[in-house]
Amino acid sequence: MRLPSSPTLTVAAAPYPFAFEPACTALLIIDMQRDFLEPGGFGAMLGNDVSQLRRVIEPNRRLLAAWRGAGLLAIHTREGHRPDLSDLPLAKKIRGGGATRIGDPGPMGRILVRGEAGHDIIPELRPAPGEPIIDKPGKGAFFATDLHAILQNAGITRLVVTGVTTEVCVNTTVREANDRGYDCLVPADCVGSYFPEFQEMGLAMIKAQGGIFGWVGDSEDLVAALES
Ligand code: C5J
Repeated sequence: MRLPSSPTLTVAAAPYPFAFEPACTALLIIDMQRDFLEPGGFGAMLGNDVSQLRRVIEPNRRLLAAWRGAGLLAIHTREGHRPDLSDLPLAKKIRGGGATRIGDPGPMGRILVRGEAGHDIIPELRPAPGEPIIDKPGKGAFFATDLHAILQNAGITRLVVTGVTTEVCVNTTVREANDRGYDCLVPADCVGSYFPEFQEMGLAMIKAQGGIFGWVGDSEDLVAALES
């Protein structure tokens, strides 16, 4: 494991600038899956307007390209369940009481089930060979996954967390990461919510009280810093 040394890059962020050593920082892209971002997926079937999320695709694509260009670790997550649904808690299955549930057939295959088309990461952000993909059954990326072990073994101490949705899986993951000792920066333009008010409050909660869970910044500053 690499030991953290002095930070070498600093980007503007709230509540104060975020300093990081690139080699000890991973980009963690949360659940940019067809089921959340494309018409006919889980998100749309819950009645959500997926266009609210699609605006984050291009900033994520640019940040991922810069991250890869700098030779840094990028990790992708996918929310979903085993085909036999043995890892799906009953509480999660029946939550909401809607007609369509996880595991039911949809236009992109069975909803939120591993191996189905809808469970895949959108083509714009397809993982490159060698980039870890974390399949998670919950909202947080650390719950019931080997993410922490992968980060520890790679000497990672800081995370740039992007993806969807801001108030659910991104927020849950940032809180989990914070409790495990990681400093997290969330670029506001790279995270999305179906609900504008949740986008605003989801980010406000992260950076409140002196950065109680982490920092909020912008991907353009990160890309500029990486390319400088
Ligand atoms: C949700 C997620 N919203 N990736 N999942 O159910 O945020």
